[in-house]
Formats: sequence, C-alpha cells, structure tokens
Amino acid sequence: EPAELLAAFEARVAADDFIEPKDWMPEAYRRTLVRQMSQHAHSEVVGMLPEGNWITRAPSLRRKAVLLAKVQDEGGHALYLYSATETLGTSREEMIDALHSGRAKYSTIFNYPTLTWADIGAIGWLVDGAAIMNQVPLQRTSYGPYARAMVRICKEESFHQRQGYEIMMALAAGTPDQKRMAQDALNRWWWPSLMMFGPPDDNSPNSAQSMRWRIKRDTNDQLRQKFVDVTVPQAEAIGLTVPDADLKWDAARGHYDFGAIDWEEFYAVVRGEGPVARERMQARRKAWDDGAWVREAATAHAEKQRARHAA
Ligand code: FAQ
Repeated sequence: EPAELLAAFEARVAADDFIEPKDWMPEAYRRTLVRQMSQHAHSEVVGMLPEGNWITRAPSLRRKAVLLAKVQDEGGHALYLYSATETLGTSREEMIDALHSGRAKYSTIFNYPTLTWADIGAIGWLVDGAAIMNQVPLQRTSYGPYARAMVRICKEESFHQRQGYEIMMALAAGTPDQKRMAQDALNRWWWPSLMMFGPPDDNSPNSAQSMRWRIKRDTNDQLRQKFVDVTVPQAEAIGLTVPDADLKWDAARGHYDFGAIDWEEFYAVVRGEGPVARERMQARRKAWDDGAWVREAATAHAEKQRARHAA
C-alpha cells in the first residue's frame, strides 16, 4: 500500500476526522470494519429471537406493545448496520450468507434461553445496558457511516435499557415469587452480560490495532469495568443481589472489584456451543427461507416502478 496514502490516512484518523466510503483506506482497516460491523448487525438480527419468543406471552397489552416496538427497533438497527457495512463493498447477501452458513459470528449473549418473563427485564436492563456502554463511544468511531448509525441506535438503546430496568423494578417490588423470578434472571444473565464485552485485553487479538485506528475507542476491560460500576448500584436500588461473592467496592481504585469470568464458557459459546445456538440459527434460516417471496415481490415491484419511470 502506498506509504503517502497510508500516512495521510493515519494522520486523519489521529486528528479524529471521519473516514468516508470513497476515501482511501488500508485493506486491513476495511476488513476489520466489515468484521466488526457485520457481527454487530448479525447480533441485532439474532438478538430479536430471545425476546420475540415472549411477545405473545407478555403479561399485559402495554408490555406487549412495548416489547413489540423494541424488537422492531432491533430489526431496524440491523438494517442501518448492514447498510453501513455495504458502503465498504460487501453485499448484504454475502453477509447474510456468512451468518447462515456459520462463518460469521454474532454476540455470545443471544445463545442463552429466555425461560421466564423476568428474562425480558434482565435482557433490557443488562444486555441493552452492556450494549449501550459499548456503543456510546462507537458514535465517535473513525468510520463515518458506522458512527452515524450509532447515534440513532444509542437513542433507542437507552429506551430499551430503561424498559428492562422498569420490568425488573416491578418484579422486584412484587410478590415473593416475582422477586425470586427477577433474582433468578439476574443470576443467569449477569455473567453472560459481562462476557459480551469480549475477551480480556491481554487476550484480545484485535484490540490494539482497532484502538490505533480509532475503530474502538475503549478496550474490552475498560468497558466491562464501567458496566459493573454502573449496574451494581442499580441492582442494590431494587433489592437484588449480583451473583458474585467476590464483588466489592475498592475505594482506592474507585471501582468495583469483581470475580473471575468463566472464559472457557465464553470460548465454547463463541465456537457455536451455546445452550440454544442451534435453535437460533435454525430460526434465522427458516425466517430467511420463509421470507423469500417477500424479497422476490419487492424486487419485482421495484423493477416495474423503474420501467414505468423510464417509459
Ligand atoms: N460474542 O479481539 P477481540 C446488541 C470475538 S449488542 C461473540 O476482542 P474485537 C444490541 C471477536 O469477534 C451486541 N464473539 O475482538 C441488542 C473476535 O473474533 P474474530 C453486539 C465475540 O472485535 C441488545 C474474537 O472474539 N455488539 O446486539 C465476542 O476487537 C439486546 C476476539 O475478540 C457489538 O457487536 C462476543 N461477545 O472486540 C440486541 C458491538 N467478543 O472476529 C438485542 C460492536 C469477542 O476475530 C437485544 N463490536 N468476540 O473472529 C465490538 O465492539 C467488538 O467487536 C467487540 C469485540 C468488543 C464485541
């Protein structure tokens, strides 16, 4: 790659300029963006499934309407992200094919089952909470279309987080059985939520280069620590207990210390061995196949419109 172009690119990134689709960029920068952005898009799409599972069983009309809107938002986030990724020269068909054939990753978190209504609260509170922690800094990621997609996504994500916490508040202040259900959901979702931030910094092969290119603005461990610091007081405020015997406030550091994460479990889930990984991919492939007629009809309609305008 030409040294002058590379130097100019690096200077722009260092000056916090956004890189735009038609600008010159190193191939490895393009590749790493496609990797991260398509994983992110796939996470939104697969992330619709655990909650979609509860739409018909939400406990009231209000809860149902809110959950339906949230799941629709996630479909929208995936669309912004696929579109932003297409500006890097990768088609949506290629990305979706990579997901359905098992070559592409998506977040580990969506391979865990949603067993009770409280899981919907825990997902909004913890999973969207973790997602926002990671995504707020991505509003200043160096690739313009990705950064701009993040602005709107973050607004919606903060509504998602609050709806989840509000479900947890209601359950935690409810009957003893409801409170137990909320605690059980926290127990099951806490550790997988910490894993969403990715491997520890000393074992994160992509971090150093992504930080230099300002694709990532914070490291995995920095964001994980921020999430713990913000979330522990939220659990305490509603009388729930974070399932970590080693959790304690460290006044000297000004942070919570927390227990060891089971990285074996994380890597197993990354490899596709998560508890409901197979069901998730089957559901995605079925949705894709069942939707073929919609894609065909939309394409035929667009062609007719084009022909009419040309005439
Ligand atoms: N799951 O070197 P690093 C949402 C992979 S939020 C699966 O540290 P990097 C909203 C990683 O890809 C969730 N794989 O990698 C929602 C890499 O593999 P590769 C989505 C993981 O990229 C809420 C390898 O491990 N958010 O969907 C995970 O620098 C509620 C080594 O790792 C985003 O994607 C994991 N948890 O840092 C929807 C945010 N962690 O590609 C519905 C954007 C790591 O080399 C309901 N992404 N791996 O084969 C990022 O910020 C980064 O990609 C990280 C990983 C931080 C996830």
